[in-house]
Amino acid sequence: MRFIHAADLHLDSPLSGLRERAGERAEDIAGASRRAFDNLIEFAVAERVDFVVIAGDVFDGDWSDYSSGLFLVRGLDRLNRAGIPVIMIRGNHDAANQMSRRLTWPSNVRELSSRTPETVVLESLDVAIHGQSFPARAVTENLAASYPAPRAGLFNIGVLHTSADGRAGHDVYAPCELRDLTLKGYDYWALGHIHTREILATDPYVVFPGNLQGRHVNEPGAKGFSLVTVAGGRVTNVEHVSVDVVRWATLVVDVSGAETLEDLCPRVGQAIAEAVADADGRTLAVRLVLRGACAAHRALAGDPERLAAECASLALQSCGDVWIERVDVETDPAPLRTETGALADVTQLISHVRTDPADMDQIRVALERGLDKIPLQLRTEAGFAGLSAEQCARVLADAEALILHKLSPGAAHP
Ligand SMILES: [Mn+2]
Repeated sequence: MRFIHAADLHLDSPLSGLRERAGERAEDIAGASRRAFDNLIEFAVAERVDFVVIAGDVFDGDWSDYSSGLFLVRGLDRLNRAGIPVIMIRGNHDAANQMSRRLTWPSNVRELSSRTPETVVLESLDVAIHGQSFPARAVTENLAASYPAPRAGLFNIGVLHTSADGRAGHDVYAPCELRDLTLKGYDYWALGHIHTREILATDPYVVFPGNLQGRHVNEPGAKGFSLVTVAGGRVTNVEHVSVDVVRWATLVVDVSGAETLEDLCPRVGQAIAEAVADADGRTLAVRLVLRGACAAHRALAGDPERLAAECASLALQSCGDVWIERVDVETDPAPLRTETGALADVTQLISHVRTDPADMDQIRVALERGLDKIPLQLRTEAGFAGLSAEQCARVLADAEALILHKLSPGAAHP
C-alpha cells in the first residue's frame, strides 16, 4: 500500500511585494503552487497510489471568487476518476470560519469535521484515518489530545495541522509534544503547518512533508510531498517526492577585492551556474547577496539599476531558467582608499557625521519620519521599534557610495 501525504499547498497565495519585482515573470511565480499541485495529481494517477492525505492549508486564505475552489475540484476529480480517495483537513489559513465561500467536493473526498475529531475508515485497505479541521485561525489547544484511540487491526493515521512543540518562524497552533503523538498508538502521523520538511520520529513515523511549492526566498530548496509505503501493517519507507516548479535560493557571493563591476561578474555567473546545476531543471528564483570589502563597492551601491541589469544578464546567460528576485549589496568599501580633491571633502564630511552622535541622531529621526508613512498596525505587527545604530550606519554608507559614485569622473561611462 502506498499513500501520498501532502500539506500546505497554499493555492493562490498572493505575491504581495513580489509581484512588482517579478515583472514579466509574475505569472510564472504566482502560478507555481497550482502547477505543483497538478504535478502531485499527475504522480498519484500515474503511480496508482491508494489514497491521498492533505494535512491543512490547502488554500492560502479566503477565496476572492470560486476559481480557486474550482481549480481544486478539477484535480480532486481526476483522482476520483482514478478511484483514489482523498482525506483532508483545514489548517489555520483555510480554517472553517475564514472561508466565506465553499464548494461541495467530489465524492472521493472526505474533509474532516472542524467541530470534533473524526475517523474515516477505508474498508478495502484496512486503514483508519483520524483528524480534525481547524474551526478558526487561532487554535491554541492541543487537538491531538482528543483524537480517538486507534482502531484495532487497522493501520491508523493521525492527520494534524500543528506547530508541534514549536518551530522557528511559524505561529503556534494546536501545540503538542512529540510524545503526545508517539504514545497515541497510531502507525503514522501526517502533520502540516511547518513548511520545512522534517521527520520528527520514525517509531511511529511523525512527518512534516513541508509545503508543496516554496512561496518566497525564505522557503528554499526542493519542495513536494511524502510518499509512504506500508507493508504488513508497518511503514517500510517514507520518500520525499519533489513536485515544485519554481525553486528558491539565496546565493551569497564573496566579491572581496573586486575593483570594478566587471570584475565581479564571473564570480556571480559561477554562483548562478552552481545553483542551476543543483535545481533539477526547475525555474530558479535567486536572491543574490554580495559581500566583502572591494573597490567596486561604490559602483554597486551607487548604481543599483545597472547592477540589477548585469545580474539579470548573467541569469540569461546561464544554462538554466533563472530569475533574479533581488540583489542585496552588503559589500564594504575597500580599505586604505584615499580620495583627493572634492571627493576627499565628501569622505571627510561623512566620516565626521559618522562619529558625531548628534548628526547620527538627526539621520535616524529623518529616516523614522519617512517610516511613519507605513501604517502603525503594520509596524506594530512587524515588531518595529525604531532603527538601530547599525541600520543608520548602513544607510549613511550607501549614501556615501552613491554620492562618490555620482561625483567620480567617468561614473556613467567607465
Ligand atoms: Mn498553517
